[in-house]
Amino acid sequence: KHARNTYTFETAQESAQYLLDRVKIRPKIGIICGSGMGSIAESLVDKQCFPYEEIPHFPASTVKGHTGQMVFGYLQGVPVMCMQGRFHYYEGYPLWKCAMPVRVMKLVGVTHLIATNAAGGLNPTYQVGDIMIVKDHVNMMGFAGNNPLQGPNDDRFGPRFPPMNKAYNTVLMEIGRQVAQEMGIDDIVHKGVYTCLGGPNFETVAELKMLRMVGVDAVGMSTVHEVITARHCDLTVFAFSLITNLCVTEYEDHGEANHEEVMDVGKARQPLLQEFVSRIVIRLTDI
Ligand code: 6GU
Repeated sequence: KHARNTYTFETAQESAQYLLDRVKIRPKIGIICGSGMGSIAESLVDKQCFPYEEIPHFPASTVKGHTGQMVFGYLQGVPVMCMQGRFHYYEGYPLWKCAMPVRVMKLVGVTHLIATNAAGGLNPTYQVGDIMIVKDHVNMMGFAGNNPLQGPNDDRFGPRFPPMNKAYNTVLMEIGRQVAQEMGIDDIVHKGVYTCLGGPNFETVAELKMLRMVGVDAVGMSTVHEVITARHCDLTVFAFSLITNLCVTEYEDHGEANHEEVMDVGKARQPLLQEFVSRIVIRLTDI
């Protein structure tokens, strides 16, 4: 009588099985490539690509010409699976649909998730092109009563009331910090608090002032619901934001956030981000 507001365990299993039947590798690391960061997926060796529309039960894409595919392959010799393109709330999907590929990754055998995104920098010490390792998030959409875990809980994924105080793994954050040091980019790598708003519009000045007051360092339109879903099914999470623009928090400031800038900064930072992710992935093979 009621439309289901979540996928069943079995549908997620069917999606996972479709992939398992077609790939030989068994990645333990899943990577979600944020806006302008698809080249991480493109750089994989011995790639196998599965457009989302071909995978059973995946949400139907709303954006034409927008690559959306699951890519399997080796990153510096390490087997990984990447989401090249993700589902955003502003496209019209409910949060549980946006986050469902994370459960599919889990059922494929992934234990560690690396989630990346493009975000606006709200911390005044951040600059365009900086990297922010996410140490915590504020689930603004959750405050408004929207959460990817709403609806019947299937204990095979995880508990009804999952804790969220250790969402971002301390060991992985330390690895991120060490990798930044090794690469000599310590000065542009921060640790901060991320929040996700529904979008698609960028924020007003008053909204950004409010977010800054509650301790948010970077603002975006993704990741939080994926991380909640990942933690629910006990994936170990590392997330970082590429700061693609600085949030305008003064009425006198006439700059405006725009999508082109977000994509351009993403593109310009590709080599650096690829190296950052590769080095982290290599380090993950020994833990
Ligand atoms: Cl300023 N806001 C949001 N919500 N998402 C962004 C952004 C800003 N810049 C890049 N992505």
